Amino acid sequence: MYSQGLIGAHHEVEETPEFLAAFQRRIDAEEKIEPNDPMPEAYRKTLIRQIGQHAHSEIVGMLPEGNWITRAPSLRRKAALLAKVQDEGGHGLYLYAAAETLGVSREEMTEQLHDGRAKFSSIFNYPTLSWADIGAIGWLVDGAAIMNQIPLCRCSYGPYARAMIRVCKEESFHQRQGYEIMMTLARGTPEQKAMAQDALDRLWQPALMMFGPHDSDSAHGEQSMKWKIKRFTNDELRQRFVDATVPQAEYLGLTIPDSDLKWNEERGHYDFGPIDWNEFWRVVKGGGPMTRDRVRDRRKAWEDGAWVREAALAHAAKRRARAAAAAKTAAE
Ligand code: FAQ
Repeated sequence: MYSQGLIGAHHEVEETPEFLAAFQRRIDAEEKIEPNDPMPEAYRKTLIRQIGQHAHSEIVGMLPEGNWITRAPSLRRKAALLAKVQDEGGHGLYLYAAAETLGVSREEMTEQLHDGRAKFSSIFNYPTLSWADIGAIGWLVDGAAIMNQIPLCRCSYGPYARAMIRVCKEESFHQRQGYEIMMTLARGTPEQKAMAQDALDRLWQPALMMFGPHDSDSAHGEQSMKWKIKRFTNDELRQRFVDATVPQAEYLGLTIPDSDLKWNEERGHYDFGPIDWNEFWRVVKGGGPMTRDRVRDRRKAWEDGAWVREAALAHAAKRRARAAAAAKTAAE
């Protein structure tokens, strides 16, 4: 495969000031950096960390929604949710393939997820308690993901940027299916509307946390902006998300759980209340309410799938041997 052929293909370069300046000039000129191009080791490592975390998030993100496939309230909802969860699996695969082009294997990344060295998005450390959570995930979580990922389509690293184009198209469908679930509940019985409000109450702050820590606490932000891996800071994207989402909540007739939320005419943005950063760091460091369950379920799925990987490799080896034998016969 394209990406697997590149594992270990990166070349060590001497990172002289001239090399680093020339690399930065390519970035500033909006050139795409491609897998076999010389790149600073820190650039490569930053991308492996971010793309790896992103891939794990897509795959782990299938778990909270997957729990609801059998309990979706109608065949139409079931089919849409099934398709969405399948899309997230596909996103994980494109992203693992993009990370592999940087010289890391999928097995290595998976091991890091299982032993806690690699993170996945804080949002997937929370439980999905009701059907309304599936609506709120599509609306808020996919909404936040789109806000964060559209700029990643212009990331300086070619394979990541290209993977993001397709991912964003699919996320946009996901956001709409979530909003439509919320709309149906918000216009339904008082109990259904209360369910939608409860999901919003629980998931609003975690959705804001998806954008990462405040810029002042963002360890990688400044350098990633300089390298044009990130195009906007964590706080800029969080603000955009709030500005876009408040009118959507108003249209639903739901209340965003933030008494400080108000339009600021002077700034041209919504002001919003403080985020519980202690909770954010607790979750990021592995202490989220569902962290252990998510990693346990992920590890089980990986172990249960071992026979599929073995069978695929055996099948590929058989095909290669057959092709080699046919080529030999043809040559004789
Ligand atoms: N959760 O220096 P920064 C989705 C960590 S996909 C956990 O600001 P950076 C689709 C960060 O890794 C959702 N950890 O970091 C879907 C770093 O730790 P480290 C995932 C977080 O990388 C929908 C430390 O904090 N999306 O939802 C989080 O410059 C529905 C310092 O932070 C992506 O991954 C967090 N929220 O900026 C699927 C998008 N935030 O590694 C299923 C790509 C920060 O030094 C259902 N990633 N950390 O130990 C990014 O854009 C960036 O990585 C950020 C963080 C913005 C997430």
